[in-house]
Amino acid sequence: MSSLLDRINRHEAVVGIIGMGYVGLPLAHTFCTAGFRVVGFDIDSAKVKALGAGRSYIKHIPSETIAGMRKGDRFTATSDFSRLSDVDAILICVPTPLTKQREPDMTYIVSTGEAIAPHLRKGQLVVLESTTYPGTTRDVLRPILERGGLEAGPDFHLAFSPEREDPGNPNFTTRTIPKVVGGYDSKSGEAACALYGACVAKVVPVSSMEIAEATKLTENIYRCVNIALVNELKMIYDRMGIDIWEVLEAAATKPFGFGKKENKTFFTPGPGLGGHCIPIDPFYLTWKAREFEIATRFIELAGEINTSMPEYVVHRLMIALNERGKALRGARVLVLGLAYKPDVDDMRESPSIALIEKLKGLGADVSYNDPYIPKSPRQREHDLQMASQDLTEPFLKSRDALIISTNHSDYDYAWVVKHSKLVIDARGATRDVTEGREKIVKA
Ligand code: SAJ
Repeated sequence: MSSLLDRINRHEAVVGIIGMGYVGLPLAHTFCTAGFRVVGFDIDSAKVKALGAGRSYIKHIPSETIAGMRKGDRFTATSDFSRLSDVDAILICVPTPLTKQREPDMTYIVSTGEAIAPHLRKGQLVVLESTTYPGTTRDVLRPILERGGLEAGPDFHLAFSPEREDPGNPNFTTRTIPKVVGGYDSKSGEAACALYGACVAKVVPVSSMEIAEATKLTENIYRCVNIALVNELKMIYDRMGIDIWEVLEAAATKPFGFGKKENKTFFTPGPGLGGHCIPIDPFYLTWKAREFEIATRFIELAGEINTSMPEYVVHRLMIALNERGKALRGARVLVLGLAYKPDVDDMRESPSIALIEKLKGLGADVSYNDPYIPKSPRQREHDLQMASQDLTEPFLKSRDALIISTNHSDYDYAWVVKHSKLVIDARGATRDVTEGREKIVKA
């Protein structure tokens, strides 16, 4: 143990990170910047090749950053998992998606544990960072690691430390976001806290791996239920002819006890819930809670509300077209924004996908525009096979309706409204538009 702590304290420990994605790569950069040598492991040889050549494949991480990490071979990438025995610490940053039945998909954690086990050696530290249900590290990962003959605690250290990456957040980086750490035992916790403490500004030790696992889920479930709340309020106030956006802005003037934009706790209604975390994480807890015969009614209701939002937006469009003597079938509809949230190029679980698939199912002639997504990439469960339509005046004028689904900052909403016949605004993006208000329907 002392040798590992010594090596960490001298920044001589070699850090192995499995999963060179939007979590693992910034983490590798953070350790490199703190002077550690880092070996990045990934099963995707294309990623390994790009990293070896100092090239980035993640939008908010420039290639110069990777090239800088590659200097003096401080950072190397490999698909050869046998090299895991060369590192002092192994940090696991692999996806934890949902299965088609919306249950935790532990495929990546299990396969990664199986890849580590044969190369695990005495004195190493293994940390799981992937968001998962409480008990995963102890009951799923640990037994797999111990198949190699070593025992967690006496032979190797084990901990959980949730990733809190917020891609592109201008105010916080991997180094400045506090890191919660829960150890399998005190020595594991001590080693993990020392390692992260050597490269992040603040470490938050907690008393167990389960506390750390539950912390991350709690953070994201908090977002999910608050988003569902404002989505439900939107539907209520719409029926009353009350502008939810004005209500929320006014509520936010309360200097205490209500969310604030500056720390992302000011929640706003939308066309649904996208991304790789918020729509998924609540189901990890719901699934685990069943084992304890506890119903998670509130969390599941929030999920139902958020999931129903694309339907609500389509309904509002149908009403608006109907008022103009137009059916949805055959209507030319442009969906503005395919990404799951503004100013990102990621469309995983994007509500725009659900919107487009529903509109197509109802016979509309659907197109989309998204400056960040020129072509819709094939996904596990969706393949829109569409390309972003140029946003020109003639094209806008040729559409029967336009839905603002993702409010990228790039759009000039006054110009969009000016040249559109009907604008279904699902994001409150046209609140400052004065001309053409009669064409705008809030949805
Ligand atoms: N959304 C709303 N209304 C809101 C906020 C979000 O409809 O008020 C929608 C977004 O459009 C998006 C989805 O919800 O479709 C999720 O948005 P998000 O702002 O929560 O962003 P994510 O999915 O990137 O969440 C990540 C999370 N980070 C990690 O899990 C490490 C989350 O914990 C962060 O709080 C969040 O980023 C963030 O703050 O940006």
